[in-house]
Amino acid sequence: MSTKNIKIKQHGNGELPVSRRHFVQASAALVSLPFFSSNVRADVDAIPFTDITVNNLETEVIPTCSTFDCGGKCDIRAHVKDGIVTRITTRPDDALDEGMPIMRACVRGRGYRKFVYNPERLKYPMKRVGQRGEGKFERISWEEATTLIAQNVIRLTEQHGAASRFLTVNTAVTGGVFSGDTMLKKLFNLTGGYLPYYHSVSLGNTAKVTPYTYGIAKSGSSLDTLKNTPLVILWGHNPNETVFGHSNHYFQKMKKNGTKFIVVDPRYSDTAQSLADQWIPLLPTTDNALMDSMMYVIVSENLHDKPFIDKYVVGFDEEHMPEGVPANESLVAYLMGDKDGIEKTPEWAEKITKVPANTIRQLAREYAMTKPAALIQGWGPQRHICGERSARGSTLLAAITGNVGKNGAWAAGYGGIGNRQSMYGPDIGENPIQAQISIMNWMQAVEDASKVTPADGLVGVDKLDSNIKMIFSLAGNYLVNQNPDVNAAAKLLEDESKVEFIVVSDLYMTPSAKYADLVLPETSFMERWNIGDTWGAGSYFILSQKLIEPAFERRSDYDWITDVAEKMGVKAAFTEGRSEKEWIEYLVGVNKARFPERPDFPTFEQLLKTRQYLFKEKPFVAFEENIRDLANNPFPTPSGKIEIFSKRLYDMNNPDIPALSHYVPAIEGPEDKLTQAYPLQMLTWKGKNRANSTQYANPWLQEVQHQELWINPIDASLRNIKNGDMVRIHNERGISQIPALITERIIPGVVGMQAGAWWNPDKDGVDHGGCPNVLTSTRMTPLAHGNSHLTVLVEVAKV
Ligand SMILES: Nc1nc2c(c(=O)[nH]1)N[C@H]1C(S)=C(S)[C@@H](COP(=O)(O)OP(=O)(O)OC[C@H]3O[C@@H](n4cnc5c(=O)[nH]c(N)nc54)[C@H](O)[C@@H]3O)O[C@H]1N2
Ligand SMILES: Nc1nc2c(c(=O)[nH]1)N[C@H]1C(S)=C(S)[C@@H](COP(=O)(O)OP(=O)(O)OC[C@H]3O[C@@H](n4cnc5c(=O)[nH]c(N)nc54)[C@H](O)[C@@H]3O)O[C@H]1N2
Ligand SMILES: [Mo]
Repeated sequence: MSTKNIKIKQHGNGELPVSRRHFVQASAALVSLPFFSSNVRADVDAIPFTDITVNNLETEVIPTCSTFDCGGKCDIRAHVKDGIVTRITTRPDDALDEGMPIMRACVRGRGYRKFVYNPERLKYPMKRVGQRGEGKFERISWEEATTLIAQNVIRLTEQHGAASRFLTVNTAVTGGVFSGDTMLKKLFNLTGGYLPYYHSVSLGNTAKVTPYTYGIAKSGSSLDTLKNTPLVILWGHNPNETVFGHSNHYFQKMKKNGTKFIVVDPRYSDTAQSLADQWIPLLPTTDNALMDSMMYVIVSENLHDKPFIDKYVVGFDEEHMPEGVPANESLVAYLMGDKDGIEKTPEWAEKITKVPANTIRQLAREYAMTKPAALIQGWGPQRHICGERSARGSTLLAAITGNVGKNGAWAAGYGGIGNRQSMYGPDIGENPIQAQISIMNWMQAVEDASKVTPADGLVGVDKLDSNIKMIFSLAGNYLVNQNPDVNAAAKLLEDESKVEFIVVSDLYMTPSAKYADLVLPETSFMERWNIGDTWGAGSYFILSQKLIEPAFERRSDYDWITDVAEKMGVKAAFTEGRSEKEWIEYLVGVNKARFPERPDFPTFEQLLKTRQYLFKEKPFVAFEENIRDLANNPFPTPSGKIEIFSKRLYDMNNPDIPALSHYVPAIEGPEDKLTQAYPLQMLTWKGKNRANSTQYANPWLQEVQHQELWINPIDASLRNIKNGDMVRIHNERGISQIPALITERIIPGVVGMQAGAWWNPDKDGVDHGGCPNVLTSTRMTPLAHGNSHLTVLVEVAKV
């Protein structure tokens, strides 16, 4: 696998930078400086400066950003006095918006001080003294810690080979161009390699399947192209909380301009609350039934875009099929029931989805008759066992209504935006190990790697030679807490004969850190240098500056990995002579060289003043070229067209990933027999007060939102549950106990809680933290071999 100069990041869609500035109290001179990008009004930006000069002449207000994986990339203002951050504010206004404004901090960003200054933070390196997972540690020196790491890495590599080394999911620094995780990969590449994993647990299912329709995954347009769109359907998309770059900025403006918003979500999400003209709740995993019946209405009422389909689409009816496929496999044949005898009417779908048939008719007509219209999916629907089908199903709707390649429309599917730039990280060299596992294989690769087969997702080799013997988790809580089966992971890791050496670096003693042999106290983003890259629709970068000195014995990952590299004899090749700050300086230069056509792209020295860099990109419509001139720009699919029927999928002959995405009842969905024992579907979602589990321990943010089980009054009364009652949520994998929140914001038959709360088991293994992942399953999606965290059946009872 080539890792040269490629930034390994979860969200694929990275961006470029921003610049920082010291608002030192220089007064009038400052106001005349060109603050930030030219689209920002100096008088607006001057507000905090005025504020500060009045109050305290020694305080600097420094624009910076975190490097978390939290959906946005905000300009936060750290007020620094005597080496201490005394206050956090944010960019004062979302500015004049010709172009894209740099984002302002939400409640998470405003709470950073309590993340960084928190008595619970780890202070010293520690070595496990009790049983694995027991949580007993003693303080050791960095010398001892780095020696233990070097010795164990060398010993286990000699015994089991380099493919026994594994780095697990760790998203908390993926919003920066430089991270300990990336540099540890560099150290491993220098010394034989490591076993890499593929699949983004965030978006991997939709990213894998979208190319079966369009040839590529990046099906998104820049959001400024939606300005005049009359109708937006947000399908399992909650940007009000998940942020997704600049979605809120554009959507709120569109709403003011009269765009109609419809939200399809089992929950009345914060986005439904703030944007929706209509909320359409449905049972999770039944999205394809709703889509199928919408297409039935569209086709039977002749509302589809015939000229568009004729020219660009494969698989619509029997006349538009690829060769070598028998009769009755087209979309129209499926909808009319030519093969299975079932017409996919709204009445058929109502029974499955719980959406009233007339609502389906109205939704279908409105989507097909409004031109253009944008059906935009979030990634919640694709983090299901049927997520590939529902992600691709949305592309069928877009294709038959001609909403592809057009200004104001949206091609659906993954939605990553094709023209966005991403900052390159360091060149970490080549990994000599050819094998790759899916992230969903890691537990099997610990247990018995010989059982990980290509059918399970093994790539590059036919079989693995060694079990995973050591795991590094740097800035992640996936080892245990965020992994889909917490109890299974914990049990596996408790056995010291399996994984022999586990290192966790974090700021807190997380549930995952408790399973480490060594726990290392990392610096926070305020205590080191980095560059923050934007997320989703954002398109800029921000200097994430070192603001304060690390206290106690906290060190950055790069720092201690350098010591390990020295002990392994490769320090010079590892550091290339650079300190952490020098790497950032160097990377600004590397990236500047990539953009010779952008003379305003800052040098590091300039970035120290400007702090931010906004890529002012032209509006971008996905697939515009293909639609304008198909002959010269065929879609990169086998047929050169949009494939709503995929011969490639047909040839796989797997009923779970049919050639034509359509409804198939999901395992642990509402039609599963398991509902007899566990009748409720359980959702998790990303909430406003943390990024996954990051900031879980922040007391301010805990006040923002409590961990509660959302349950509909109908389901609550059937179980005699009153609001606030302690309830027991259980299935065969685990038990969690938290208070119930009785609310009509969730559809009957479904319960849910926010993702990312810390696992807190009692001696009987009952979780009291509200960690949903004691209940979720490790079942893999059929095509991507991906995660299905959101597909779970449970029962709930009053404690
Ligand atoms: N505040 C905040 N923002 C975040 C994060 C965070 O932890 N906190 N995490 C970031 C990360 S790492 C990621 S990957 C993204 C994730 O972004 P998403 O995956 O889009 O976020 P989710 O909250 O998982 O899901 C979005 C919505 O889908 C709905 N949904 C769930 N199942 C179904 C279904 O079967 N059908 C339909 N129609 N809707 C369904 C949920 O109720 C939810 O409102 O968010 C990022 N942004
Ligand atoms: N039930 C359920 N589970 C899910 C999901 C879901 O939707 N539902 N979503 C999945 C998704 S999309 C994702 S991306 C994963 C996320 O899972 P992870 O990648 O594990 O992310 P976090 O839970 O935020 O854990 C990050 C850890 O890094 C620590 N940290 C923060 N900053 C630093 C730093 O500077 N240095 C170091 N060393 N540590 C730091 C934080 O304290 C935190 O403990 O969860 C997945 N799990
Ligand atoms: Mo994610």
